Amino acid sequence: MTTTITFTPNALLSEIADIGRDPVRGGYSRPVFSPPEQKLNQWFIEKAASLGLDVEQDRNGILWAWWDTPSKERTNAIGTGSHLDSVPGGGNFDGPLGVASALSAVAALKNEGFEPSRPIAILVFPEEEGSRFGLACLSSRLATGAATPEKVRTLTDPEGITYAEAAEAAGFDHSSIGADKEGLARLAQFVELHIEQGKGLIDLDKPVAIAGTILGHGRWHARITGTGDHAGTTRMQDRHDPMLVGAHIISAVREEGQSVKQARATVGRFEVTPGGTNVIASQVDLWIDVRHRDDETTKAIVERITQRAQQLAEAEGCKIRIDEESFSPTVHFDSKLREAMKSVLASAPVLDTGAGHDAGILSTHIPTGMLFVRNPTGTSHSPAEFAEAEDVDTGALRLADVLRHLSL
Ligand code: HGY
Ligand code: MN
Ligand code: MN
Repeated sequence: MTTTITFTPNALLSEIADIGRDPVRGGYSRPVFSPPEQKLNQWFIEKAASLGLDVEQDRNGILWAWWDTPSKERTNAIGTGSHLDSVPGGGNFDGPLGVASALSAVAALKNEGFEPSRPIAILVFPEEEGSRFGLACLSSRLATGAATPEKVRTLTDPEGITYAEAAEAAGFDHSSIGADKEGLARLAQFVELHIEQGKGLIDLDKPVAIAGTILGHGRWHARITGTGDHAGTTRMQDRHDPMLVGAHIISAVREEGQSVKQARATVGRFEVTPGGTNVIASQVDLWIDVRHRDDETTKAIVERITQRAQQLAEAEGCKIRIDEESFSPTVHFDSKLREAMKSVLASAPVLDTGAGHDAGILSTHIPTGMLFVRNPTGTSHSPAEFAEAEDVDTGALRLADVLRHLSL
């Protein structure tokens, strides 16, 4: 079935290409509740409204743009969409590609005069990256009950601002955040389109893939405390330097990650207090991201890292505590939905991913699936992230085919 798109995804992406550019890091920094993210939400609301969709924001800040059936019944719906927030210095595709493609797909279906037998809703999930408050897929975790309102309200950003304070400053009423079973129950299935964050499609020379699994993954926060002191007057043998412990932990994380086939282990964030050139640090905070498709293996890797970190801290006369910040078990996407998608996207391969997504969190409550669009660089969470305009168009058209098939 060929469909002409009046609302091309490339045109939509170029409309937001200047929102949230990061002049220091390059790429985009669009944290939740920030002016850029709020501007993107407003852009989405206006675009959806111009398509005749009815937009609401739910108790967790998730935007729902509804293509209602004549009955206006909002049950048994097909959901699609993604997120608009980014990592610091991220690309313009991770998240927005799924939102722009969803708008394009709905526009294409409307353009061809298609009338869905079930409602279609485009969802935009705030704080998918967890870049501001440290909890990835924060809003979908709230909605599914995987994160409690109490915990979320007290999460703080790197400046020490709590989620509650940031929400109030952005004018978002957080008084009823929390599990939203009835809201989610309106969805029968959810399909998220996302740029591929790897080179699978390049190697297979295909524009679009269907998701198989998401690697289980977790985040751990290590706080190392030592003795802050003068860099010039403190003899080497008298030091208790948390920076040294942190440096050794980074290499221990790499070694443990390399020692297990198909594991991923990363320290991507490292904060020093007070951070003076002529000052021996008093405290170091670092975050560890570990992933593997077998959850027990992930936990065993973290256990080994923890033991080594404790020995390193002791040897340097420092203290250390390591807290788990989040853990998402490996996601196996719904096989029935995947078969339905395969029946529409005949030649699309099935690929696993190491990246977490709201579709993964929602999979505990409803059948979910994902579509990946080819990324020639294979790079993501970086300004280098890229998708060819032709593949972007193909992705939106294939998403339209899937939505049409599911809502016939
Ligand atoms: O970290 C992740 O895997 C996702 O991009 N939030
Ligand atoms: Mn994403
Ligand atoms: Mn991401």
